[in-house]
Parts: sequence; structure tokens; C-alpha cells
Amino acid sequence: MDYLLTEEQQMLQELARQIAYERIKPIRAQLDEEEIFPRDILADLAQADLCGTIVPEEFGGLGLGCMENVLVLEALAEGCVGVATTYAASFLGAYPLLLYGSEDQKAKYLPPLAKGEVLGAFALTEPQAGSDAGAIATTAVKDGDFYVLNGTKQWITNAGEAEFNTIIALTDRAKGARGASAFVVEKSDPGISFGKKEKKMGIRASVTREIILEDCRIPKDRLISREGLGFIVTMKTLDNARPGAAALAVGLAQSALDEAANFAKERQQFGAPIFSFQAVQHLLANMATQIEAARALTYAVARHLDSKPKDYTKEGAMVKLFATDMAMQATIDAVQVMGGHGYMREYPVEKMMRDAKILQIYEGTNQIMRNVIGLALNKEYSKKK
Ligand code: COS
Repeated sequence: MDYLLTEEQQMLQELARQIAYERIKPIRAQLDEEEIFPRDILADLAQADLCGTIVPEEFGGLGLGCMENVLVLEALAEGCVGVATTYAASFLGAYPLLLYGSEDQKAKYLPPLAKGEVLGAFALTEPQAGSDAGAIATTAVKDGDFYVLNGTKQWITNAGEAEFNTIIALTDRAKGARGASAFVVEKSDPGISFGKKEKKMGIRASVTREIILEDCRIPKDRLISREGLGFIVTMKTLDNARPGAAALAVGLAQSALDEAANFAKERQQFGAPIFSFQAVQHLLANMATQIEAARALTYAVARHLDSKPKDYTKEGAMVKLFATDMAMQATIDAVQVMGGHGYMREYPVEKMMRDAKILQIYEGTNQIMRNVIGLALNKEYSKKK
């Protein structure tokens, strides 16, 4: 379908696709199998000037919007969601700065990110605070010109690899979520350490670790915005990132459809290619229809965000929910079309099915997405007569 992309958007999409098909796809099985962090591919992305898409030009980026971001993420996910997650998680770490950082903070952290010299990470989740983001227990206590942080962050993408981490911690315990604040903590700061590399079902090229903060002392100018704004910083960060998760889902599902359709053309049963059987065509038809619907919604929400609306929480949740549920089903169906072959690690769709699962979980589970949409609807309809 023609989505009326500008010439610049088409070029960006082509560039990211080229990296996905020429650099990522040939080695994605190895990255998955051996759990290799994709440093070389990140270097290719940096060389192609793709690390600063959403970073403003004055901080060394391309100054592009959500639409361009989703086009790049979709293309990279056609190659490998593990690699694409690594790239996307770096922006997740940067959103608090992009949205709420001071000029000095932006000038310090964004130019090296845009050049691809450093990675970012975003740390909210804790052992006892997952879906219940307001239940975090990590604390940040002011001590003269410093803050001292204590606590443990869990399942943090890029942790240990990222040079800077945006950390959400309580500056006022009594106020709970409303006493949360956001900080930048550097990998080399005293008192920060990282847990072991987690063994995951999918996205195994990406790295997931704990961040352990033990009397981690950071200068007070690492506070993002002001004390007490951490929960809002978090929610807005996630609102901005969720169309990206949807784009990963669309790219992944498209790749699964391509594999299944190409297989169905070649695979002969009952004396004919299995593509000629309606039972198989129906599975492919459902996949293609659902993928196109998710892509259209992803682009529509991205363009909506680029129009700078005041509130986009509902739309961010809707697109994440729809596209990632779609990708789970599409990858299951791709395995089904390919039957025994699909179940074998020799073929890429079993990895795609494993990779799809996390999309329904990270950046807010799809159960939480429904809650968020429900709350927004409740608010909307209670205003209507
Ligand atoms: N944008 C701006 N403000 C928001 C917001 C948003 N998207 N969502 C909530 N807020 C505000 C609320 O308006 C409220 O403000 P007031 O204190 O002024 O009333 C405050 O934040 C607290 O909101 P709420 O009472 O709804 O908080 P809850 O503790 O009930 O949490 C959910 C709500 C479930 C939405 C939140 O915990 C959440 O998003 N959880 C999922 C976390 C997640 O995605 N984790 C993934 C790991 S990070 S990759």
C-alpha cells in the first residue's frame, strides 16, 4: 500500500532495510544461538547516520519525528527484533532527556548518542515493581551537591552496555509514585554495578541485566527536570516509545509472512505447492490483512504524535496492543504454515515466534495497555453528556 511517504522517509526506510537484509539477516541465527551483542551492526547503523534520527539537529541528530523512527524500527525488525530492540532501547533511555532534559544535559548526552558512540538504557522495573510502576523502592537521597541512590533495577535492556542510564527513583518515599524522580546515572559512576546477562526465550542478541545501585553518588545536576516529576517522565517516555514497539511487531510479522509464503510456494504436498490450498491461503490471508492493519495504525499514530498533541497515551497503548498481539498470532501462523520445518531451528520462524512474545510483555504488558485504554475511554465518556 502507498502510505504517501516523503522522499526522505523512503530513503531512510531503504537505508535501514539494506542494513537489515545485508548485515543483520545473514547472521541473525548466530546472534540468537550464541547470544552475541550486535556491536558491529550498531557500528553500521552509526555509519549510516541512523543513531540520531529523533535527536534534534542542534544536538547532532537528524531532528526527525516519530514517523521516521517507526519506519527505521520496522525495517530493522524485518532483520532481527533482538538487534532492533537494542537500538530502540537506547532511544528509550534518551526519551527522558529529549522530553524533559536541561540544555546542559542534552548537550552532554545526546550528541554522542546521535553519533552512535554511546548507548542509553531506561531503568524503571524492579523485582517488586513491574506493571505496578508506582511501587518502585529505589531511593535517591539528597546529600549536599549530590544524590545518593540505592536499589535494584531488573530486566533492563542494554544495562552494562549503555554508557548512560535513566533511572527512576524515589526522592520522597512518603509520596509514593508522586515522590519519584528521574536521574541520569553513568556506567562509570561509583556505586553502580550490573547483574549477570539474563538467559531469555527470545531477542537473544539484546542484553538484559540488573542494575544495582549501592550508595551510588551522582552530582545533583543529573536530576532530570525536578523532584517529583519522575512518574510523569516515565509515563511520557513510554507513551512516546510504544509506537516503536508496534513498528517492531509490524516488521517482525512481515518477515514471518515472507518466510511462510516463500515456503508455501516451494513445499509440495498432495502433488501441488501448499500455497494452492485454501487452508494455507486463509492463514496467509489473515496474516497479510492483520499486518497491513497494524502498519496503517502504526503510521497513523506516529503521524498523530508528530502533530504534537497534548495527550497521546490512549493512542500509544492502542497501537502497541494491536500490533504486538498481531505479531504473536502472525508468527504462530507462520510456524503452522511451515509445519515441522517451522518448528526446526534451521528455519527462522521459530526464532520469530520466540521474539514476538516479549513484544506483548515489555514497555507495558498488553493487559496494562487495555487498562490504560479503558481508563482513557472512561475519562472521555464521563465528559460526554
Ligand atoms: N502521561 C502523563 N501523566 C500520566 C500518565 C501519562 N501517560 N499516566 C498516568 N499519569 C499521571 C496521572 O494523571 C496521575 O497524576 P496525578 O497524581 O496528578 O493524579 C499519576 O500519573 C499517577 O497515575 P495513576 O494513578 O493512573 O497511576 P497508577 O499507579 O494507577 O499506574 C499505570 C498506572 C498502570 C498506567 C502505570 O503503573 C503503568 O504504566 N504501568 C506499566 C509500566 C510499564 O509500562 N512497564 C514496562 C517497563 S518499562 S520498559
